[in-house]
Amino acid sequence: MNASPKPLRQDVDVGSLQWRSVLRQIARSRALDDLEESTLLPQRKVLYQFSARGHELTQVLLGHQLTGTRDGVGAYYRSRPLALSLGLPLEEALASTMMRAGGMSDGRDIGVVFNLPRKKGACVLPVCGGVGAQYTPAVGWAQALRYRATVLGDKDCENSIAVAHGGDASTATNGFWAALNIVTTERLPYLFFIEDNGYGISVPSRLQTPGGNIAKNLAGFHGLRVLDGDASDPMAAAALIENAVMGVRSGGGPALIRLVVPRLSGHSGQDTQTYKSETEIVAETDSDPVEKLRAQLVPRHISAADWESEIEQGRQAVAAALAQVEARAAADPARVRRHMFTEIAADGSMELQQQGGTRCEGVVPPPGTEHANPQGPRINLVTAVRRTLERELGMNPRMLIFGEDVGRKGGVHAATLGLQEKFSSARIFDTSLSEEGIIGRAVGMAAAGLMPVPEIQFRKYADPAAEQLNDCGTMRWRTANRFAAPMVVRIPGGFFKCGDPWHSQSNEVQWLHGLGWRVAMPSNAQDAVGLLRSALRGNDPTIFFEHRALLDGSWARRAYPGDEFVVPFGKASLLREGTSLTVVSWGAMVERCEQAFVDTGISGDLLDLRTLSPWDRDATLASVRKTRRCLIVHEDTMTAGFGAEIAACIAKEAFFDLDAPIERLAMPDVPSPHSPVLLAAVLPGVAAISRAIKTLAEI
Ligand SMILES: Cc1ncc(C[n+]2csc(CCOP(=O)(O)OP(=O)(O)O)c2C)c(N)n1
Repeated sequence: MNASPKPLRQDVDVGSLQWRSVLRQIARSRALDDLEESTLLPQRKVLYQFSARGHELTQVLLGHQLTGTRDGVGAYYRSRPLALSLGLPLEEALASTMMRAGGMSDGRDIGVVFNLPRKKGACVLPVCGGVGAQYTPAVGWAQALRYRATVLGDKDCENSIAVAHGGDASTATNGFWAALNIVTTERLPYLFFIEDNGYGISVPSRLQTPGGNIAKNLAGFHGLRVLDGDASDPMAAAALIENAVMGVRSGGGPALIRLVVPRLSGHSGQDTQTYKSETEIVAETDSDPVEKLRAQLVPRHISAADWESEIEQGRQAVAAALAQVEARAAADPARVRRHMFTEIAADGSMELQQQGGTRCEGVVPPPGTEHANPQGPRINLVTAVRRTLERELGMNPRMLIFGEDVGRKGGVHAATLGLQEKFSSARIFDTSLSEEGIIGRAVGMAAAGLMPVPEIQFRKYADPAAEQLNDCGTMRWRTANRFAAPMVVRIPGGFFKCGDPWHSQSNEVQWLHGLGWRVAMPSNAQDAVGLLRSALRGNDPTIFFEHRALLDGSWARRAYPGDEFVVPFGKASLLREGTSLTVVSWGAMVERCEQAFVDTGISGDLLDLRTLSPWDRDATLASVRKTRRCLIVHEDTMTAGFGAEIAACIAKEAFFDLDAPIERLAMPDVPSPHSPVLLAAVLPGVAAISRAIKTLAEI
């Protein structure tokens, strides 16, 4: 059960609701907005204010319905009344908007961008600033509920549901449509809770959806129950919300409810609403759901004095919370770099997030060994990936693989061939063609305690999921380690026999700026096994880049190194040791560098970084200090490629150890070309690498 406030002793039951408890929560929310708008914003103690004035009634009514043990909520910046009704303490709400230490984000994120980790009771997934970003993670939560109930036998998940709360403009976003498509095709226990206040900042609803009413437009959508109502009739709205929630909870499939509400303040504290006419503002004020509620309850069910007393108690509760918050310290700059990744203490213990991933549900993966125990003939990299997935699936019933064509077909690269037959379509499944849906769903599944392993079919096709990838990477940091979404995203990419701007990009540097991601780019089958296993047993989101040229490349073939073999992230592999120079590379360029050393006969160190986040600075600097010359070779384009970062690091840390300028060899700043002739002209080849090695060694 959730932690919503207990009904009052002398509560007023109308229908199935205790209205005095509803009023109490509304009063608190409104008093909080009053305080921020009238005092804290002008005093600059709050820098961003998003008033929920006008939205309180419907949200509190929803909160009263979210009684499932593992209900999950995707919310947005105007969802604070909902969060308060689900148990967010007033003090925490205020401490966050006032950027105080501790609490929901430790001063890192906008106050209304909140989260509520919970193992029992409605859990609010970390809210994002991006409109529409809440929808697909809530889908993942719904799918995890089903998986946990039907496959893991988790009774708590049986009657629980996912709800995604958004405004009218959010129904125009990619996230909304991706979620709608998935929950209806999969018939998931999911409710879209749309509050239509007529505007997205200043843009009216009619420009967000034709005719301005998303409920009308979706009335015939297959597999979706649609309800439409208005907050200006509180009793009817309450009945409709109850109906919507109960329908989903009782197995009726997904639903969408739209409720018309007035936005009684500007979009945010800065918005003066000059785009609304005076008449419109008066009409909105007249339709205030709180006043409508008063008219229905007073004096028939509550006396005017009792009503005023509840409003006054709301103010007092907020004043008391303010006093507590004013006594709290400001967010501490000394902590701002913490919680980008899992932190491991000196004694080896992890400082786990409160929610998300399998470890904080008590799953302890086996330790693994860095000692390879090569078995059998050499296998190609794609077989190495498949075999590792198979082994880990066998050990971890919470691991799920999904993506386009990964099921019956076994993936367009054959990495998941046969896995669905072996582990069932509940665990290995095809998705609709929506990368936002694939990654967003993975975020929700991870938050719900599973280990999702989504596949993006080709490198460039990760772009539609950019928002979810970004929000996943920053989740641990922005919630100050309350939430994290560990997952392994497998992405094949890079050139093959030919190139092209879609399937063949490498562009790994994008993930290095996508903060919070660990990034692996193995050059051979043995490392692929060890890195993938590390990632699958890890506690951080990881991009696992499978290079297309290496999937069946003969150089990359190695014997399977054993079922417990792991390669730790951030540890380069020294493939050759020598004296004249250091060559640093990763992915498909490693093989070419190796060949260039053979062809030139020059003695040098060849470092295969294997992972770029983190990257092995120590090994790189130690080698360069020894050889005094460095060449960096990568497939990604030159400008701001990862080689620039390595070069800057060497220049700063080892400048006086260098006998020659640091050299880089990379693709020029053009997309990957299709014709093999053109590709060969731009991709660093063995001959070009050999020339660079010779030139540098001779300086
Ligand atoms: C992806 C994205 N685009 C633009 C914005 C800027 N923005 C913030 S709120 C908003 C309007 C959203 O309106 P709606 O979904 O109806 O919710 P409301 O604010 O009315 O409650 C916009 C455009 C954003 N936060 N995210």
